[in-house]
Amino acid sequence: MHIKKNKFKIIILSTILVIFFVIFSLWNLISDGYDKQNKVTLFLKEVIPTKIARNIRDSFFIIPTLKNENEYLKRIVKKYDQLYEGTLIQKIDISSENNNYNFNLKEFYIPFKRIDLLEGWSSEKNNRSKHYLDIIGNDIFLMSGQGETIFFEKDKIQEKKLKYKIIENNINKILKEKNYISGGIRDIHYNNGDIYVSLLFKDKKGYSMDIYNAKFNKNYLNFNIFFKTNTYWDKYTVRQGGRIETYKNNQILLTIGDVTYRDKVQSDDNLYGKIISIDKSKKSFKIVSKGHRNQQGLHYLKKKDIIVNSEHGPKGGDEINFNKYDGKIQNFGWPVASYGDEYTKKTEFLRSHKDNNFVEPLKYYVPSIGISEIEIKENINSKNENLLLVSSLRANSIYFIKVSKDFKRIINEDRLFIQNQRIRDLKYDNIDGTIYMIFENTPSLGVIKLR
Ligand SMILES: [Ca+2]
Repeated sequence: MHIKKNKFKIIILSTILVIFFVIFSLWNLISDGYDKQNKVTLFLKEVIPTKIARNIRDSFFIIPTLKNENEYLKRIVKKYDQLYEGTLIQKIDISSENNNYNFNLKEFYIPFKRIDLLEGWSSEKNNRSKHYLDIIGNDIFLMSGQGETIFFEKDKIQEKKLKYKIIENNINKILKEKNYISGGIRDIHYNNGDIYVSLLFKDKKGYSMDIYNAKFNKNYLNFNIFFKTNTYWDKYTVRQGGRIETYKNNQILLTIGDVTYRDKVQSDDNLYGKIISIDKSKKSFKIVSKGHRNQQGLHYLKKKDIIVNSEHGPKGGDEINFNKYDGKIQNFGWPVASYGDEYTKKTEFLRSHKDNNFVEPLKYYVPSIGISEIEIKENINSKNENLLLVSSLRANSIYFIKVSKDFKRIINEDRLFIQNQRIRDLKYDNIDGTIYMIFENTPSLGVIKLR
Protein backbone atom coordinates (compact mmCIF):
# COMPACT_ATOMS: atom_id res chain seq x y z
CA MET A 1 0.00 0.00 0.00
CA HIS A 2 2.85 2.35 0.88
CA ILE A 3 4.47 1.89 -2.51
CA LYS A 4 1.21 2.63 -4.26
CA LYS A 5 0.79 5.87 -2.26
CA ASN A 6 4.32 7.00 -3.18
CA LYS A 7 3.74 6.23 -6.81
CA PHE A 8 0.60 8.30 -6.68
CA LYS A 9 2.51 11.20 -5.12
CA ILE A 10 5.12 11.08 -7.86
CA ILE A 11 2.48 11.13 -10.56
CA ILE A 12 0.74 14.12 -8.97
CA LEU A 13 4.05 15.95 -8.55
CA SER A 14 5.19 15.39 -12.11
CA THR A 15 1.78 16.42 -13.44
CA ILE A 16 2.03 19.67 -11.49
CA LEU A 17 5.55 20.20 -12.83
CA VAL A 18 4.44 19.64 -16.41
CA ILE A 19 1.50 22.04 -16.00
CA PHE A 20 3.80 24.59 -14.42
CA PHE A 21 6.25 24.29 -17.31
CA VAL A 22 3.49 24.68 -19.91
CA ILE A 23 2.11 27.76 -18.15
CA PHE A 24 5.57 29.21 -17.79
CA SER A 25 6.43 28.78 -21.48
CA LEU A 26 3.07 30.13 -22.59
CA TRP A 27 3.45 33.13 -20.34
CA ASN A 28 6.88 33.81 -21.78
CA LEU A 29 5.44 33.49 -25.22
CA ILE A 30 2.77 36.16 -24.95
CA SER A 31 4.32 38.56 -22.46
CA ASP A 32 6.16 41.50 -23.93
CA GLY A 33 9.88 41.95 -23.47
CA TYR A 34 12.72 41.90 -25.93
CA ASP A 35 15.26 40.35 -23.58
CA LYS A 36 13.08 37.37 -22.73
CA GLN A 37 13.12 36.00 -26.26
CA ASN A 38 15.09 32.80 -26.10
CA LYS A 39 15.15 30.16 -28.81
CA VAL A 40 12.20 28.25 -27.35
CA THR A 41 10.07 31.40 -27.22
CA LEU A 42 11.00 32.33 -30.76
CA PHE A 43 10.16 28.82 -31.92
CA LEU A 44 6.79 28.81 -30.11
CA LYS A 45 6.01 32.25 -31.58
CA GLU A 46 6.59 30.79 -34.99
CA VAL A 47 4.27 27.79 -34.51
CA ILE A 48 1.47 29.42 -32.50
CA PRO A 49 -0.43 32.17 -34.37
CA THR A 50 -0.55 35.55 -32.60
CA LYS A 51 -4.36 35.52 -32.48
CA ILE A 52 -4.47 32.20 -30.60
CA ALA A 53 -1.67 33.31 -28.28
CA ARG A 54 -3.62 36.48 -27.51
CA ASN A 55 -6.78 34.50 -26.79
CA ILE A 56 -4.86 32.28 -24.38
CA ARG A 57 -3.48 35.37 -22.71
CA ASP A 58 -6.88 37.03 -22.37
CA SER A 59 -8.65 33.99 -20.94
CA PHE A 60 -6.03 31.81 -19.30
CA PHE A 61 -3.82 34.61 -17.99
CA ILE A 62 -6.58 36.88 -16.86
CA ILE A 63 -5.03 37.45 -13.41
CA PRO A 64 -1.51 38.51 -14.44
CA THR A 65 -3.04 40.59 -17.23
CA LEU A 66 -5.38 42.32 -14.80
CA LYS A 67 -2.55 42.87 -12.35
CA ASN A 68 -0.55 44.46 -15.13
CA GLU A 69 -3.55 46.56 -16.12
CA ASN A 70 -4.03 47.60 -12.52
CA GLU A 71 -0.50 48.97 -12.35
CA TYR A 72 -1.17 50.91 -15.53
CA LEU A 73 -4.52 52.18 -14.27
CA LYS A 74 -2.94 53.49 -11.09
CA ARG A 75 -0.45 55.44 -13.18
CA ILE A 76 -3.10 56.62 -15.62
CA VAL A 77 -5.37 57.93 -12.85
CA LYS A 78 -2.41 59.79 -11.41
CA LYS A 79 -1.60 61.10 -14.86
CA TYR A 80 -5.10 62.43 -15.50
CA ASP A 81 -5.27 63.97 -12.04
CA GLN A 82 -2.21 66.09 -12.74
CA LEU A 83 -3.22 67.02 -16.33
CA TYR A 84 -0.83 69.57 -17.82
CA GLU A 85 1.36 69.79 -14.71
CA GLY A 86 3.97 67.42 -16.21
CA THR A 87 4.85 65.97 -12.80
CA LEU A 88 8.16 64.23 -12.27
CA ILE A 89 7.42 60.51 -11.96
CA GLN A 90 10.85 59.27 -11.01
CA LYS A 91 14.53 60.11 -10.92
CA ILE A 92 16.92 57.13 -11.12
CA ASP A 93 20.58 56.45 -11.76
CA ILE A 94 21.01 54.26 -14.77
CA SER A 95 24.04 52.86 -16.63
CA SER A 96 24.63 51.42 -20.08
CA GLU A 97 25.37 47.69 -20.43
CA ASN A 98 29.14 48.15 -20.86
CA ASN A 99 29.19 50.99 -18.36
CA ASN A 100 30.45 53.57 -20.86
CA TYR A 101 27.56 55.88 -20.05
CA ASN A 102 26.03 56.79 -16.72
CA PHE A 103 22.97 58.94 -16.38
CA ASN A 104 20.44 60.31 -13.98
CA LEU A 105 17.21 59.57 -15.80
CA LYS A 106 14.24 61.83 -15.11
CA GLU A 107 10.77 60.83 -16.22
CA PHE A 108 7.86 63.28 -16.50
CA TYR A 109 4.22 62.73 -17.40
CA ILE A 110 2.97 63.93 -20.76
CA PRO A 111 -0.77 64.67 -21.15
CA PHE A 112 -1.27 62.43 -24.19
CA LYS A 113 -2.83 59.01 -24.78
CA ARG A 114 -0.81 55.91 -24.01
CA ILE A 115 -0.25 53.09 -26.44
CA ASP A 116 -2.51 50.14 -25.58
CA LEU A 117 -0.37 47.03 -25.77
CA LEU A 118 -3.38 44.74 -25.30
CA GLU A 119 -4.51 46.00 -28.72
CA GLY A 120 -1.15 45.00 -30.18
CA TRP A 121 1.51 47.62 -30.85
CA SER A 122 0.78 47.67 -34.58
CA SER A 123 -2.97 48.34 -34.33
CA GLU A 124 -4.50 51.21 -36.26
CA LYS A 125 -5.87 52.76 -33.07
CA ASN A 126 -2.41 52.86 -31.52
CA ASN A 127 -1.10 54.79 -34.49
CA ARG A 128 -2.78 57.87 -33.00
CA SER A 129 -0.94 57.31 -29.69
CA LYS A 130 2.56 57.86 -31.07
CA HIS A 131 3.90 61.23 -30.04
CA TYR A 132 6.76 63.40 -31.25
CA LEU A 133 8.93 66.27 -30.05
CA ASP A 134 11.39 68.87 -31.25
CA ILE A 135 13.63 71.52 -29.72
CA ILE A 136 12.71 75.10 -30.62
CA GLY A 137 15.09 77.63 -29.07
CA ASN A 138 14.59 77.48 -25.31
CA ASP A 139 11.44 75.39 -25.55
CA ILE A 140 10.57 71.75 -26.05
CA PHE A 141 7.61 71.37 -28.38
CA LEU A 142 5.48 68.21 -28.35
CA MET A 143 2.70 66.99 -30.59
CA SER A 144 0.45 64.03 -29.86
CA GLY A 145 -0.58 61.47 -32.43
CA GLN A 146 -4.03 63.02 -32.25
CA GLY A 147 -2.68 66.45 -33.12
CA GLU A 148 -2.55 68.22 -29.73
CA THR A 149 0.32 70.73 -29.43
CA ILE A 150 2.02 71.76 -26.18
CA PHE A 151 5.39 73.09 -25.05
CA PHE A 152 7.48 73.67 -21.94
CA GLU A 153 10.60 75.68 -21.19
CA LYS A 154 13.86 73.68 -21.12
CA ASP A 155 14.80 75.00 -17.65
CA LYS A 156 11.76 73.26 -16.17
CA ILE A 157 13.50 69.86 -16.35
CA GLN A 158 15.42 70.97 -13.23
CA GLU A 159 12.11 71.23 -11.35
CA LYS A 160 9.38 68.83 -10.23
CA LYS A 161 6.82 70.00 -12.79
CA LEU A 162 7.23 70.86 -16.46
CA LYS A 163 4.04 73.00 -16.49
CA TYR A 164 3.06 72.49 -20.12
CA LYS A 165 1.34 75.24 -22.04
CA ILE A 166 -1.18 74.38 -24.73
CA ILE A 167 -0.98 75.85 -28.23
CA GLU A 168 -4.28 75.56 -30.10
CA ASN A 169 -4.16 74.48 -33.74
CA ASN A 170 -6.43 73.67 -36.68
CA ILE A 171 -5.51 70.00 -37.28
CA ASN A 172 -8.98 68.71 -36.34
CA LYS A 173 -10.63 71.42 -38.42
CA ILE A 174 -8.59 70.31 -41.45
CA LEU A 175 -9.59 66.67 -40.90
CA LYS A 176 -13.26 67.64 -40.65
CA GLU A 177 -13.26 69.96 -43.67
CA LYS A 178 -11.58 67.43 -45.90
CA ASN A 179 -13.63 64.55 -44.57
CA TYR A 180 -10.49 62.69 -43.54
CA ILE A 181 -10.29 60.00 -40.89
CA SER A 182 -7.09 60.72 -38.94
CA GLY A 183 -4.43 58.05 -39.08
CA GLY A 184 -2.21 59.98 -36.67
CA ILE A 185 0.69 62.41 -36.77
CA ARG A 186 3.85 60.68 -38.02
CA ASP A 187 6.50 63.31 -37.19
CA ILE A 188 7.05 66.96 -36.39
CA HIS A 189 10.00 69.04 -37.44
CA TYR A 190 10.99 72.64 -36.79
CA ASN A 191 12.78 74.41 -39.62
CA ASN A 192 13.56 78.11 -39.95
CA GLY A 193 10.47 79.51 -38.22
CA ASP A 194 8.06 76.84 -39.43
CA ILE A 195 6.64 73.65 -37.91
CA TYR A 196 6.22 70.79 -40.37
CA VAL A 197 4.03 67.77 -39.59
CA SER A 198 3.40 64.57 -41.49
CA LEU A 199 -0.25 63.52 -41.19
CA LEU A 200 -1.59 60.09 -42.03
CA PHE A 201 -5.23 60.05 -43.15
CA LYS A 202 -7.87 57.96 -44.83
CA ASP A 203 -10.31 59.19 -47.44
CA LYS A 204 -12.37 57.66 -50.26
CA LYS A 205 -9.22 56.70 -52.16
CA GLY A 206 -7.60 54.91 -49.20
CA TYR A 207 -4.74 55.75 -46.83
CA SER A 208 -2.18 58.43 -47.57
CA MET A 209 0.21 60.86 -45.89
CA ASP A 210 0.73 64.59 -46.52
CA ILE A 211 2.88 67.33 -45.00
CA TYR A 212 1.37 70.43 -43.43
CA ASN A 213 3.22 73.46 -42.09
CA ALA A 214 2.52 76.45 -39.85
CA LYS A 215 4.46 79.58 -38.86
CA PHE A 216 5.62 78.80 -35.35
CA ASN A 217 4.22 80.93 -32.56
CA LYS A 218 2.95 80.16 -29.07
CA ASN A 219 -0.65 81.35 -29.52
CA TYR A 220 -2.10 79.46 -32.45
CA LEU A 221 -0.67 77.16 -35.10
CA ASN A 222 -2.47 77.61 -38.39
CA PHE A 223 -1.49 74.64 -40.54
CA ASN A 224 -1.72 74.68 -44.32
CA ILE A 225 -1.02 71.96 -46.83
CA PHE A 226 2.68 72.01 -47.75
CA PHE A 227 3.14 68.85 -49.80
CA LYS A 228 0.86 66.08 -51.01
CA THR A 229 2.55 62.73 -51.55
CA ASN A 230 -0.35 61.58 -53.79
CA THR A 231 0.67 58.11 -52.72
CA TYR A 232 -2.16 55.85 -51.62
CA TRP A 233 -2.50 52.38 -50.15
CA ASP A 234 -5.61 50.36 -49.48
CA LYS A 235 -4.98 48.52 -46.18
CA TYR A 236 -3.72 49.85 -42.86
CA THR A 237 -0.02 49.15 -42.25
CA VAL A 238 2.66 50.48 -39.89
CA ARG A 239 5.18 50.61 -42.73
CA GLN A 240 4.57 54.31 -43.34
CA GLY A 241 7.85 56.16 -42.76
CA GLY A 242 6.87 59.81 -42.29
CA ARG A 243 10.07 61.33 -40.87
CA ILE A 244 10.90 64.93 -41.79
CA GLU A 245 14.36 66.55 -41.61
CA THR A 246 16.09 69.79 -42.63
CA TYR A 247 18.17 69.48 -45.82
CA LYS A 248 20.47 71.73 -47.88
CA ASN A 249 19.50 74.42 -50.44
CA ASN A 250 16.13 75.40 -48.94
CA GLN A 251 14.83 71.82 -48.98
CA ILE A 252 13.45 69.35 -46.46
CA LEU A 253 13.63 65.55 -46.53
CA LEU A 254 10.73 63.12 -46.12
CA THR A 255 10.68 59.32 -45.74
CA ILE A 256 7.86 57.28 -47.24
CA GLY A 257 7.60 53.59 -46.30
CA ASP A 258 6.83 50.76 -48.70
CA VAL A 259 3.32 50.48 -47.13
CA THR A 260 3.55 46.78 -48.17
CA TYR A 261 3.65 47.70 -51.90
CA ARG A 262 7.04 46.04 -52.23
CA ASP A 263 6.80 45.47 -55.99
CA LYS A 264 6.91 49.23 -56.53
CA VAL A 265 9.88 50.02 -54.30
CA GLN A 266 12.63 49.46 -56.85
CA SER A 267 11.16 51.62 -59.63
CA ASP A 268 11.63 55.41 -59.78
CA ASP A 269 8.13 56.36 -60.96
CA ASN A 270 6.49 56.33 -57.51
CA LEU A 271 7.20 57.29 -53.89
CA TYR A 272 6.79 53.88 -52.22
CA GLY A 273 9.89 53.05 -50.13
CA LYS A 274 11.70 56.30 -50.98
CA ILE A 275 13.39 59.25 -49.34
CA ILE A 276 12.66 62.49 -51.16
CA SER A 277 13.90 66.08 -50.93
CA ILE A 278 11.25 68.80 -51.28
CA ASP A 279 12.06 72.35 -52.36
CA LYS A 280 10.38 74.65 -49.82
CA SER A 281 9.48 77.41 -52.31
CA LYS A 282 8.76 75.47 -55.49
CA LYS A 283 7.32 72.44 -53.62
CA SER A 284 8.88 70.23 -56.26
CA PHE A 285 10.55 67.01 -55.17
CA LYS A 286 13.44 64.72 -56.06
CA ILE A 287 14.04 61.10 -55.05
CA VAL A 288 17.35 60.85 -53.18
CA SER A 289 17.17 57.14 -52.34
CA LYS A 290 15.05 54.04 -52.88
CA GLY A 291 14.92 50.44 -51.68
CA HIS A 292 13.59 51.31 -48.19
CA ARG A 293 10.98 49.46 -46.11
CA ASN A 294 9.90 51.56 -43.10
CA GLN A 295 12.23 54.46 -42.34
CA GLN A 296 11.57 55.53 -38.74
CA GLY A 297 14.69 57.63 -38.21
CA LEU A 298 16.21 60.43 -40.30
CA HIS A 299 19.17 62.73 -39.76
CA TYR A 300 21.11 65.03 -42.09
CA LEU A 301 24.83 65.63 -41.52
CA LYS A 302 25.22 69.15 -42.86
CA LYS A 303 29.02 69.44 -42.86
CA LYS A 304 29.55 66.05 -44.50
CA ASP A 305 26.42 66.31 -46.71
CA ILE A 306 25.28 62.81 -45.75
CA ILE A 307 21.68 61.63 -45.23
CA VAL A 308 21.39 59.06 -42.44
CA ASN A 309 18.30 56.92 -41.99
CA SER A 310 17.19 54.02 -39.85
CA GLU A 311 14.58 51.53 -41.01
CA HIS A 312 12.65 48.49 -39.88
CA GLY A 313 13.53 45.29 -41.65
CA PRO A 314 11.16 42.31 -41.91
CA LYS A 315 11.83 39.71 -39.16
CA GLY A 316 15.30 40.93 -38.30
CA GLY A 317 17.30 43.23 -40.53
CA ASP A 318 16.70 46.67 -38.97
CA GLU A 319 19.23 48.96 -40.65
CA ILE A 320 21.22 52.17 -40.24
CA ASN A 321 22.00 53.60 -43.68
CA PHE A 322 24.27 56.38 -44.93
CA ASN A 323 23.58 58.16 -48.19
CA LYS A 324 26.26 60.38 -49.74
CA TYR A 325 23.84 61.64 -52.38
CA ASP A 326 25.50 63.19 -55.43
CA GLY A 327 22.57 63.47 -57.83
CA LYS A 328 22.22 59.76 -58.47
CA ILE A 329 19.42 57.90 -56.63
CA GLN A 330 21.04 55.56 -54.09
CA ASN A 331 19.54 52.08 -53.72
CA PHE A 332 19.33 50.42 -50.29
CA GLY A 333 18.15 47.05 -51.50
CA TRP A 334 14.64 46.40 -50.21
CA PRO A 335 12.86 44.08 -51.09
CA VAL A 336 15.70 42.28 -52.89
CA ALA A 337 18.41 42.34 -50.23
CA SER A 338 17.87 42.21 -46.45
CA TYR A 339 19.54 40.62 -43.44
CA GLY A 340 16.11 39.76 -42.07
CA ASP A 341 13.65 37.03 -43.03
CA GLU A 342 10.03 37.00 -44.10
CA TYR A 343 7.40 36.73 -41.33
CA THR A 344 5.04 34.38 -43.10
CA LYS A 345 6.52 32.64 -46.08
CA LYS A 346 10.11 31.69 -46.80
CA THR A 347 11.48 34.23 -49.24
CA GLU A 348 15.15 34.11 -49.96
CA PHE A 349 16.50 37.62 -49.61
CA LEU A 350 19.96 38.35 -50.93
CA ARG A 351 22.15 39.12 -47.94
CA SER A 352 25.08 41.14 -49.21
CA HIS A 353 24.03 44.60 -50.42
CA LYS A 354 27.47 45.52 -51.77
CA ASP A 355 27.83 42.44 -54.01
CA ASN A 356 24.40 43.09 -55.52
CA ASN A 357 24.88 46.77 -56.35
CA PHE A 358 23.04 48.09 -53.31
CA VAL A 359 24.37 50.32 -50.52
CA GLU A 360 25.48 48.22 -47.54
CA PRO A 361 23.99 49.36 -44.19
CA LEU A 362 26.56 50.66 -41.70
CA LYS A 363 24.84 48.47 -39.15
CA TYR A 364 22.01 45.93 -39.11
CA TYR A 365 20.22 44.23 -36.21
CA VAL A 366 19.15 40.56 -36.12
CA PRO A 367 16.84 40.12 -34.24
CA SER A 368 15.15 43.46 -34.84
CA ILE A 369 15.30 46.11 -32.14
CA GLY A 370 12.34 48.11 -33.53
CA ILE A 371 14.64 50.91 -34.60
CA SER A 372 13.30 54.44 -34.35
CA GLU A 373 14.74 57.99 -34.40
CA ILE A 374 18.45 58.63 -34.88
CA GLU A 375 20.50 61.62 -33.71
CA ILE A 376 24.23 62.25 -34.09
CA LYS A 377 26.73 64.06 -31.91
CA GLU A 378 29.66 65.02 -34.12
CA ASN A 379 33.36 65.44 -33.23
CA ILE A 380 33.20 63.94 -29.76
CA ASN A 381 36.98 63.71 -29.28
CA SER A 382 40.40 64.65 -30.63
CA LYS A 383 40.12 61.92 -33.27
CA ASN A 384 36.97 63.63 -34.57
CA GLU A 385 34.95 60.49 -33.93
CA ASN A 386 31.15 60.69 -33.85
CA LEU A 387 28.41 59.24 -31.70
CA LEU A 388 25.14 57.88 -33.09
CA LEU A 389 22.19 57.90 -30.68
CA VAL A 390 19.55 55.41 -31.80
CA SER A 391 16.22 54.84 -30.10
CA SER A 392 14.36 51.54 -30.23
CA LEU A 393 10.79 50.46 -29.59
CA ARG A 394 10.95 46.71 -29.18
CA ALA A 395 14.32 46.61 -27.40
CA ASN A 396 13.33 49.42 -24.98
CA SER A 397 16.76 50.98 -25.39
CA ILE A 398 18.97 53.78 -26.62
CA TYR A 399 21.96 52.48 -28.57
CA PHE A 400 25.21 54.44 -28.48
CA ILE A 401 27.35 53.73 -31.53
CA LYS A 402 30.73 55.39 -31.75
CA VAL A 403 31.91 55.70 -35.36
CA SER A 404 35.06 56.90 -37.12
CA LYS A 405 35.58 60.44 -38.46
CA ASP A 406 34.37 59.40 -41.94
CA PHE A 407 31.34 57.49 -40.53
CA LYS A 408 32.51 54.30 -42.26
CA ARG A 409 33.71 52.23 -39.29
CA ILE A 410 32.08 51.33 -35.96
CA ILE A 411 34.48 51.79 -33.04
CA ASN A 412 32.31 50.61 -30.20
CA GLU A 413 28.69 50.07 -29.25
CA ASP A 414 26.77 50.29 -26.03
CA ARG A 415 23.15 50.11 -24.99
CA LEU A 416 21.07 51.86 -22.35
CA PHE A 417 18.10 49.68 -21.41
CA ILE A 418 15.02 51.46 -20.08
CA GLN A 419 12.64 48.87 -18.71
CA ASN A 420 9.11 48.68 -20.13
CA GLN A 421 9.44 51.72 -22.35
CA ARG A 422 9.17 51.74 -26.11
CA ILE A 423 11.17 54.81 -27.16
CA ARG A 424 9.34 56.44 -30.05
CA ASP A 425 11.17 59.73 -30.44
CA LEU A 426 14.50 61.20 -29.42
CA LYS A 427 16.08 64.64 -29.72
CA TYR A 428 19.62 65.63 -28.80
CA ASP A 429 20.25 69.21 -27.70
CA ASN A 430 23.79 70.04 -28.79
CA ILE A 431 23.83 73.20 -26.68
CA ASP A 432 23.78 71.47 -23.28
CA GLY A 433 23.96 67.74 -24.14
CA THR A 434 20.42 66.89 -23.00
CA ILE A 435 18.66 63.97 -24.65
CA TYR A 436 14.83 64.15 -24.69
CA MET A 437 12.89 60.93 -25.30
CA ILE A 438 9.23 60.01 -25.80
CA PHE A 439 8.38 56.83 -23.86
CA GLU A 440 5.17 55.52 -25.30
CA ASN A 441 3.98 53.01 -22.72
CA THR A 442 3.13 55.55 -19.99
CA PRO A 443 3.45 57.82 -22.03
CA SER A 444 6.10 60.03 -20.55
CA LEU A 445 9.05 62.23 -21.35
CA GLY A 446 12.49 60.84 -20.47
CA VAL A 447 15.42 63.19 -19.95
CA ILE A 448 19.11 62.32 -19.64
CA LYS A 449 22.23 64.40 -20.06
CA LEU A 450 25.18 63.28 -22.15
CA ARG A 451 28.39 64.59 -20.67
CA1 LIG B 1 18.81 47.51 -47.07
